[in-house]
Amino acid sequence: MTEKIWNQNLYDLFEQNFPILNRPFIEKPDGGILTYGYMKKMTGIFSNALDSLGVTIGDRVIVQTNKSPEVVFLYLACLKTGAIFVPLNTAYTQSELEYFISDSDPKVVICDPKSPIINYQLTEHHPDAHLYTMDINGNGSFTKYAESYPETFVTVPGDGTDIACILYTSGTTGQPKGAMLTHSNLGSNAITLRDAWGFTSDDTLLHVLPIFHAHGLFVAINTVLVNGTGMIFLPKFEVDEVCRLIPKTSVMMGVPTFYTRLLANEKFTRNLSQNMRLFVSGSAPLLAETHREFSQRTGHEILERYGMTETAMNTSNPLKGIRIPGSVGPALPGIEVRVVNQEEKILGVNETGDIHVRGPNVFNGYWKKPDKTLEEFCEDNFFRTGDLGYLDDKGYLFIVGRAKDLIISGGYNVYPKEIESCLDEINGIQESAVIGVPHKDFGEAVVAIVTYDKEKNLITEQDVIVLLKKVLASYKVPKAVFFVPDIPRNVMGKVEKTKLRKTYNQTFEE
Ligand code: MLC
Ligand code: AMP
Repeated sequence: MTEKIWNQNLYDLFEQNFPILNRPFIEKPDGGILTYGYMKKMTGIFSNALDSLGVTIGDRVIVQTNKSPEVVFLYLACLKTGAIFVPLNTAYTQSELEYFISDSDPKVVICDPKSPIINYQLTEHHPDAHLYTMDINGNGSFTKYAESYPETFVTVPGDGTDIACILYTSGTTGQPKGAMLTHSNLGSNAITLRDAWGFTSDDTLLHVLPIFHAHGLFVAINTVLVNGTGMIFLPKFEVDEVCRLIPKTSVMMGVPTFYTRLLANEKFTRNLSQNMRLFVSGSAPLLAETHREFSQRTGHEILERYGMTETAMNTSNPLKGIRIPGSVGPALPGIEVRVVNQEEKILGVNETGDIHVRGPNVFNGYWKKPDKTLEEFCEDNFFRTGDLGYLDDKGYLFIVGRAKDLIISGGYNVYPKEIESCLDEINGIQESAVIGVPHKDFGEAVVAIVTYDKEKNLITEQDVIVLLKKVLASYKVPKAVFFVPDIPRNVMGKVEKTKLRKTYNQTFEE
């Protein structure tokens, strides 16, 4: 593909690939069909509504809603108007949300009627901002407001360098950072994936991922849109629903938990997936064992790929050719991957080091954090991923660990530092260390080890969990809390997490 194709407003790129407008874009779980024509109409209406609120190029639109087709139309309307789409996980608590609002300084916030944002005095802090609602059915004050606006809206022109989305990712230190992705970052990656994964006009995607993160939004929806085909759109992953609908689809994308949950259910048979062309896994390591078990059960080899919020997708096992269990495959076309040592010298075949990536997919930097951006990029523009791995003699990448202190639970990232800071605020807790341990369902589960002052306060595991749930999204809250007299530290005073992982490794083993 030539660069020209994606150096434009992403909506224009999608529109060039629209099929005839009566073709299905979204099929709802009840069988209701929303065509490309309907999507185009609703996107135009939402674009005019945003425009009437004064939204212009570069303004942030925060969306914290449950998954519905209308959220997709809202995303497309942001692209069309040049606004920056800022999706937020529905699990975030009020304090987490206040940070995102304050950092991104939005022009419009659209949230679920049950979101804690409703209680936030938005205009007190952001006098020009507007707050609207949208519920799981796509109804709410925004949809109502938009109703009377016309269907046509001229997409703002662009050369692809404008920011299309800001997605927040946490960090090993400090607060979450907004990764700024341009229209061409996303356009180039969508085209690359469509071609690498052999999408054709016969494909239908089974969409079961949340759409506030890179996987469900960029990998799944953008790829479908540049392919001009449709998807069955489920509000969330649920095994029975997936089994019911899988025979009507040809491609599914998921985190490893989806595949282990399917395997754990005997309804999920070879017969059921015989129309499927491709199962894709990513966001967390897929165990080689799961890959093999899946292939025995269904005859399909899951295709594992590797990406990040900051880069969208970097590598992928091939569609045709050998898919190696435990590897995330070679670099995708147009993307470079290298492995370096601590002095940033390029390492040879099978040597483990830091993974760097460079390509048109790599983001533009962190929102309002130029220093952080500089830190993460090498002089020659390679991005330091924070992942550790090696390349084999065929160029296949194997991820063996992370230089960053990060836990990935069911595909969601949890940064121990953030949980430790919240634990340290709890009256009576003196010290804390948070680690990830193996978990059958989530891959890794969050576990906290704490010391506390018995004189001061008598607290239980349950107390800690209840207190943390007030301030942290519940997927970040430890699944177990251990009270210990001391937390092991090395001579430099650093917590010995490797030792802790060894001690607590078996916590969830049956
Ligand atoms: C839910 N819970 C989790 C959890 N998901 N706990 C730990 N880890 C998780 N991932 C907790 C809830 O907080 C709740 O706790 C309880 O489990 C039930 O919640 P639920 O909503 O009913 O859970 P469920 O529907 O079973 O969700 C599990 C899941 C979901 C695996 C389907 O987490 C999911 O869809 N994950 C996908 C994440 C994803 O899209 N990642 C992509 C990031 S992008 P309690 O205590 O309140 O009962 C990226 C880049 C790339 O990484 O490469 O793709
Ligand atoms: P996020 O910040 O949510 O985008 O998460 C990105 C991180 O997920 C990467 O830096 C990796 O650590 C991890 N990741 C994504 N895909 C894979 C994969 N296939 N195997 C192992 N880790 C992965």
